[in-house]
Amino acid sequence: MPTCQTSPQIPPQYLREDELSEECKQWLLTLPKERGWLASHIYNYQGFWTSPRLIQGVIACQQQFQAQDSDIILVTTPKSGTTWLKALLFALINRLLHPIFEQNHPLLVKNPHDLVPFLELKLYIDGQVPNFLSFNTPRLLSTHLPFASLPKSVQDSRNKLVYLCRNPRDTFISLFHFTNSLRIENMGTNSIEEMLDLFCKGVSIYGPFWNHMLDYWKGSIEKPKKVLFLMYEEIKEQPKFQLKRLAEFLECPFSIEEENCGVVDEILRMCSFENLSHLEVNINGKLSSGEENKAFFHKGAVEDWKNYFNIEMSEKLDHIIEQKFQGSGLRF
Ligand code: PAP
Repeated sequence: MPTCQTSPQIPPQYLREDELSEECKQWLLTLPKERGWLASHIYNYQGFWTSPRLIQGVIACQQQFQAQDSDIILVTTPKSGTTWLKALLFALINRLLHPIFEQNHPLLVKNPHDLVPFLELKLYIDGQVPNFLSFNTPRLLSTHLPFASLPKSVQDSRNKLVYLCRNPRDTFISLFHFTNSLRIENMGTNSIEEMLDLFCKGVSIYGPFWNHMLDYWKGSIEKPKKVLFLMYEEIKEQPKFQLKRLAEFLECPFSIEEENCGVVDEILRMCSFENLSHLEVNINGKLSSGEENKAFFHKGAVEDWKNYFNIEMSEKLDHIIEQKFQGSGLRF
């Protein structure tokens, strides 16, 4: 399993727990904890699992973020294709400002996570008030927060939420690889069996995964103009149809001229795994939090889980999926 090149003496920022605020340290003392996938422990805050470093960003974002009606917020379960949808959203929303055929398009030189920042994971992570003055309108933001834990202003305003999830089997495999790749040398690697045990108990970052998906699924049914529910596999299967659906939901549909000029196809090509994963910035670049950009591009395949699960593992997760999603209308 590949490991990060950073020296074990100086952990990368995403592993640091020594710079937490007093408020955050006090919170941690009171919260249930379990073995972590990356940090030593994860904590249950407001019914979902999160790492010590993230709690600080979550609390600050919940207390301070003021949503605007025009905001577009991408919400995802971790490892469901966030990077991909950030790229698609950025290209779609900014296609007048940055025509997709432009030679120096921002997606060619920046990682999608730098173009569409996470609220709790980036903008509020250090407990500081972010400067939104440099943002274009509509503001394009993202979060992994569960529906019930969104900042109140997001719940109350008329902004749009684009939700993305993925088959839990592939989400699990992707998370398993991602967290192992970010563990530094002296931490060793997690075994797939141990991690599947935790995943099935709901103990994964922002999990339980079923609560995350079901709450947004319900939200999309109750408020179809506010929440669009997308699935990774559906975008893979019908990319053009789903991109046009997204554009219509965001009230910026493609014109016939744009379609005829190949704008839809070019956005899909620009944001494809093949294209993004081969760009210099995504091969050698890093996020400000220390993760290597290449960690966000693994295989980008559907049903990769079949290469890892034995029958017992498969049955174990099948059972949870059946039990938790029964009667919801969601099938995986
Ligand atoms: P995050 O939640 O930490 O931001 P996220 O982008 O959701 O991560 O997940 C990464 C997954 O999306 C990886 O899947 P894999 O581990 O099964 O390979 C990654 O390969 C995949 N991915 C990244 N970019 C694209 C893309 N352009 N098209 C399709 N899949 C992609």
